[in-house]
Amino acid sequence: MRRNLTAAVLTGVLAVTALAGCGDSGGDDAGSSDNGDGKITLGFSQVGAESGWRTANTKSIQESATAAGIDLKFFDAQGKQENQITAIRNFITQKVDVIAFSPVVTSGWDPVLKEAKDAGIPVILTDRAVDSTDTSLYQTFIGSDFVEEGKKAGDWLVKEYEGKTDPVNVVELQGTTGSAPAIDRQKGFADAIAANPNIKIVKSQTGDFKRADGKTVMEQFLQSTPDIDVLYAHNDDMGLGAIEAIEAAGKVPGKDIKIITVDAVKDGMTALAAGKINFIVECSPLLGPQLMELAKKADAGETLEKRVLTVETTFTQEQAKTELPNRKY
Ligand code: GYE
Repeated sequence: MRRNLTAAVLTGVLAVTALAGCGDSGGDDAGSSDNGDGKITLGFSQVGAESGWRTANTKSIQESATAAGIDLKFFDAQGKQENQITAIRNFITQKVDVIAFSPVVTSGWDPVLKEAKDAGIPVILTDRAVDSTDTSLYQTFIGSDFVEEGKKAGDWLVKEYEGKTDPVNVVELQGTTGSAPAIDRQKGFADAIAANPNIKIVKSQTGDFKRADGKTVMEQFLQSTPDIDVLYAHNDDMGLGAIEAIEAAGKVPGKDIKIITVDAVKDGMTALAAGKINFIVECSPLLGPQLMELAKKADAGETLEKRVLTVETTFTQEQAKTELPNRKY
């Protein structure tokens, strides 16, 4: 049964119906998730498949679980918090050993996290944070410093216009409303440019971390705001969608409008090397190996460091040309 479910997810056909049925699948292992093979069972609730980053993250988690000999129950929440909560409740019913999830938004997690705690199941936050004040509700949080990413983006822009006092009109494509990376990347960037009154964010709207939405919102920006100097997109995918809109409007991305994005997935790096994007702040999706290590420790009852930070860099156009052949995702 478990093999069938995993195969269904791997081929990407798992939908909400299967998710709702997850609890029922416990029929063959009622009361325990133990296969009898002593393997750790990790229930992982993923945000969705909204971006190249997310696809790479999912792959990293699935491959690392196999490599670590961990039995992974993987559920794709299709961008909906209620699906993530249902999945977590099902993991609790199935008595998995460890629960991990990447919270689509920051708020609203306390009740389900309390349920996991009461059931004695350790929880690991991956990639995105929650706003729970009671930090005993999870063991650790592994992922990037998104404020720092926003700051790196803003610092580059300030440097790019150093010594100039002409107005610099910036439009911002935000990530999913209420998500940690959208909140923090906006904050870090705003803080970094704050001391430069000529650099202004003239429009800021969500593109939900998706390429299609990035294109649509950029089309609107181009119509409503004639004088756009810079686009700051919270991820590569939205930036790539925006490039299509910019080109369709007869402008040259990377020249007429400078573009800064976050992630550094292969498609983003290709556009950077081609001069269509000007600067990318890296955000690594390869969290799988560390997550498996932490899951093993949590299962063994070890106290984990509360925050595990991902190590990341930034890329200019020249650096992208060198890095591109090595880029795996
Ligand atoms: O930057 C974006 C994805 O949470 C860090 O989510 C992640 C973000 C990533 O959709 O592309």
